Amino acid sequence: MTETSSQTRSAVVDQRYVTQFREDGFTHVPNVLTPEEVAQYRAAALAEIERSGVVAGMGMKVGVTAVRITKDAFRNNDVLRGLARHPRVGAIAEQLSGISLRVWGGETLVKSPGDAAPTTWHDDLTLAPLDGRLLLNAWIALVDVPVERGCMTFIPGSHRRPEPFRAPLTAAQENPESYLFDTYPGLTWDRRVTVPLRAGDATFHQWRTGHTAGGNTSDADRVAFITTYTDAEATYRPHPGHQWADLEAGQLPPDEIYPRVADFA
Ligand SMILES: O=C(O)CCC(=O)C(=O)O
Repeated sequence: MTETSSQTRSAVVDQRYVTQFREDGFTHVPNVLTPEEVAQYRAAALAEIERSGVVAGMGMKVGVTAVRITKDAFRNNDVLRGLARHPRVGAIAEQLSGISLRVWGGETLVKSPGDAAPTTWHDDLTLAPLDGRLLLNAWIALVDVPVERGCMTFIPGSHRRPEPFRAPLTAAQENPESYLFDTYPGLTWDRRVTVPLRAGDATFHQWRTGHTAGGNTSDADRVAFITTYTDAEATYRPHPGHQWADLEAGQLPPDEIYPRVADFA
């Protein structure tokens, strides 16, 4: 990875998280938020879900789960904009990735009791309309998320799988349930790691890392906030028929909408 703003900052988390993130493609960092922050962000997240949440599959129709998701909360909701621009979370993301990042999205996801369908196995690169060195998600638990409430499961090392670098988009659109294993059959036999989180913990995973999340068979909502960071120098790479704001292919996203982590207070 090349030189970054994070290399001029002091380390936020222990080196073992950085090593795991790079070797396994994900890591679990406890206590990224304080209990007071969790309470504040959870209240805002649930209110925003009531106001504007829609039922959605992951990304472009990849998934069958009945998860409810906000739309552009990282821009439109004052409190959640603060979470998407949280300096400590951003600093952890830059330390893990070793490159300068910007925020590309930040949404609340709620899986309610009875939403028992798991989130489909997928990676995030296949659907990402960006060319860059890396994209990563911080999946921040705003309630305790034990296994039965639908925590994440990862395939360690799957970000280092062989070519193709990107799975074909059409494969993901036509066979969302199986495209990852159809394209990379070797992953079928790889070890999987399930990561229960306490409220305020986060997992960080890379865009090529295969992952899923369980259904919610518990008696309480699973409330999470997902901030998506990209390489600050990543450029727009439209999918066929796709237009993102006013961006042209090859352009950098505007800093006013997709802020650089280096600019967080
Ligand atoms: O929360 C979920 O159900 C899935 C989240 C996910 O796939 C992601 O953060 O990339």
